[in-house]
Amino acid sequence: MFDIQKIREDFPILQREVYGRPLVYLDNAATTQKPLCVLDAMRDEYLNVNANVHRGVHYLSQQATDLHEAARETVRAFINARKTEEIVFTRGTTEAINLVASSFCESQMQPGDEILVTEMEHHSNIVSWQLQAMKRGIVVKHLPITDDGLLDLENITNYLTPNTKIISIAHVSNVLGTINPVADIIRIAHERGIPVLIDAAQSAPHMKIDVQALDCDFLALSGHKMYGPTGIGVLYGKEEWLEKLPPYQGGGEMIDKVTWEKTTFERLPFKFEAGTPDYVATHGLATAIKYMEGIGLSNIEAHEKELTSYCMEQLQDIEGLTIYGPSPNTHHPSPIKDAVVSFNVGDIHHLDIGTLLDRLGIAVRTGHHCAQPLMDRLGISGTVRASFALYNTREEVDALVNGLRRVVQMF
Ligand code: 7TS
Repeated sequence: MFDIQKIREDFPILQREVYGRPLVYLDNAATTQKPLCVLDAMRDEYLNVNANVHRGVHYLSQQATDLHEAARETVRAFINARKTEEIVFTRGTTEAINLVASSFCESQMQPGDEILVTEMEHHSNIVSWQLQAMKRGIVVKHLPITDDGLLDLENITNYLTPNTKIISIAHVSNVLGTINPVADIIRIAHERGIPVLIDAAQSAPHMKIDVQALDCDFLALSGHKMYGPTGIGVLYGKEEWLEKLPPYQGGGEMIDKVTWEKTTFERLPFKFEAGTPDYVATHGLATAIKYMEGIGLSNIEAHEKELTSYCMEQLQDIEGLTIYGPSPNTHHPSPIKDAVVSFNVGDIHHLDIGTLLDRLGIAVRTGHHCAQPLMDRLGISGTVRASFALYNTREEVDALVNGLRRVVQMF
């Protein structure tokens, strides 16, 4: 049962006030709040179990290792990967994309080869590839979006050439909320033998992901955007790809044998996990995943979809308002809009709107949202962005819309 009041009790921070007003937290695409069970699990581990993993013969080290490896299994099941060997812990989506960009470009690409991303990417899925492009003489191309904020799939084959070696795309845009047709893109790419990386930072918190059904080659996500702690994320990679790629960083944990002459590397996934992992955060992430699963991914999705539609409907009354990206009600064979609403009002600066909403206790994000090429495409410097999580309510949407009405009247 989806009992919103009971859910909100799991997140004590939602009860706090800012500027003497109840907090309305609508910046979930940046990071979500953490339920008590996640905080308790991590506190309990530091209090009772703490020891470095994979190293000690002693009791605590084994117990910490068991928790850490159980977390890997929880993540595996969450995204339905075939094996835990395919689950690499990283610091987040950014590090996961950088890992693939570095190891893939180094081992699989020649000068003149191409990477295809899209016009709606977060900087982490642009700059990671650009850094490689600068070093190796490879080219980053981007698939444009339509005026509705969708990818133009008819067009994709025009952007694929014999030199395209990898496609890297956001599952869901952090600005537009567009849900991209990643399964179709993967199919088109695989017909040409091109692997695909899915940036699931904004989809994993909101919908069931099945990497085998998608058949993606790599997938990246961040724990802190899905009720887990900061500093932990996941790279999923198909075993055959992870076997082919060289290590990303060197250090402890990732080696098999080190001599001055030659070093050999650990088996998967440890080859990609140099140094002491954040084993407390992995336990926290697993606890967050179980929390989401306890509520039910389909319940979360339905609730957030309802809030997004309601928010967009209510905002229509505000004069001069422009919403960017697709509408959840657009007739389309599959859902195309996730829990993000980005907008501007007339020529009022987004930062002014955000600052005044903040004074009313309403937390939204303003600016370019780490998607400057998308801002250029839209011809704007930024937006106001409200983004929803499983604990948000219709009353909070009302508070946003009423707050916005007050703010707009001041101009
Ligand atoms: N990809 C997408 C689509 C994102 O939205 C973000 C973070 C990242 C990658 C990077 O994730 P990280 O956890 O490694 O930082 N997006 C946002 C945002 O929209 N507002 O703050 C962070």
